[in-house]
Amino acid sequence: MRQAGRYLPEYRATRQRAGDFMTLCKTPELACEVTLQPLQRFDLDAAILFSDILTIPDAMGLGLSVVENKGPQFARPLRSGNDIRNLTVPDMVTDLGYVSDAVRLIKRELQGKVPLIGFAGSPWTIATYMIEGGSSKNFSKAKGMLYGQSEQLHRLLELLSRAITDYLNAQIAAGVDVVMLFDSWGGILSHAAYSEFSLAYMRRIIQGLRAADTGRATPIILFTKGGGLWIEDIARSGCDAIGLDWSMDIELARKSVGAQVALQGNLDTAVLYSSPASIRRQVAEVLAAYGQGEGHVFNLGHGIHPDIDPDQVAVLVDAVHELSRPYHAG
Ligand code: 1CP
Repeated sequence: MRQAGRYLPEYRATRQRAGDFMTLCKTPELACEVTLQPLQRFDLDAAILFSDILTIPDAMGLGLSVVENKGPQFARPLRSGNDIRNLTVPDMVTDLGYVSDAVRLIKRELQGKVPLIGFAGSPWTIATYMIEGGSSKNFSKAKGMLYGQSEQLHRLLELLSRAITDYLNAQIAAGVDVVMLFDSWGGILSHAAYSEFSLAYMRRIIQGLRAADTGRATPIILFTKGGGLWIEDIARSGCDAIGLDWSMDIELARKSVGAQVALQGNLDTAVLYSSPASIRRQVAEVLAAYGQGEGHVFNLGHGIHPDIDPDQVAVLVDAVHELSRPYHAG
């Protein structure tokens, strides 16, 4: 999860060369370069496309910039029902073709050595940024709309679901081997609202991917940050794997849904602030909690922070490889 990024000096150098974050995303050669950087440094088992979940609203005309130390910001956030009615699904070639171009380039460079993970944000998570205009603490505008103008929100989520389905299908057509849906803000919702405003739309996307992707059956991973309470519902969404944040007991998760779906996760990223011995101990605990056999994709429970020492990530990757071997014996 977020393998590339500001914790790597080589990423910061390429970002500086690009000038700004969106140019980095929109220049396939540079996106390819930063996708491959973590693989050159660490013995990773997969690559994740370098892009962002907010490319879709940018292509819808909201004008995205990623401001140093402030995060993503939209020049034209959604402010009225009219703004929502005027939105259309972007064209995957003319508006977002740079993402497919990057995928094709990365696939060529990877030469089949490791699989490439494509991704998109969930409709709800993308919608929060479009409504708030950027990151948020309380999600007051997005939640205000959820309770006060729910038809407007449903209209937006429906449109985003179609755009995300096309977007992931375009990534699959360009060659990604797995797709992941990031529902980073699903966990801020009530039980009922999660089901109605987040999971229902992710289910639609999964159906849309299955319908288009009959031959290859590209696996779909669904990650809801803070979604541990709802994993049984998530497992019934049609996804192949559930991404777990660090708050969930992966042993319990396996007991309840392990027969239906694979599990990805879920080391607390903050473990990377501790010593190599502690990192190894915590890796061993996650592996033991999942236990023997297939169906576990080791991952961090969330993205790597900019102030994490890359050498600590190397300790983590090597520990996973070494300590997971006994779990796959025979
Ligand atoms: O791992 C990789 O190399 C893949 C690249 C990647 C991915 C998978 C980036 C690059 N962003 C994402 C997904 C993403 N983007 C998510 C879902 C995962 C998660 O929960 O973290 C979200 C919520 C975003 C939105 C976003 N874009 C944020 C988070 C803001 C917030 O509200 O907390 C940020 C900081 C960005 C910009 C961004 N995207 C990616 C990077 C490396 C950065 C930082 C860029 C920089 O300053 O150079």
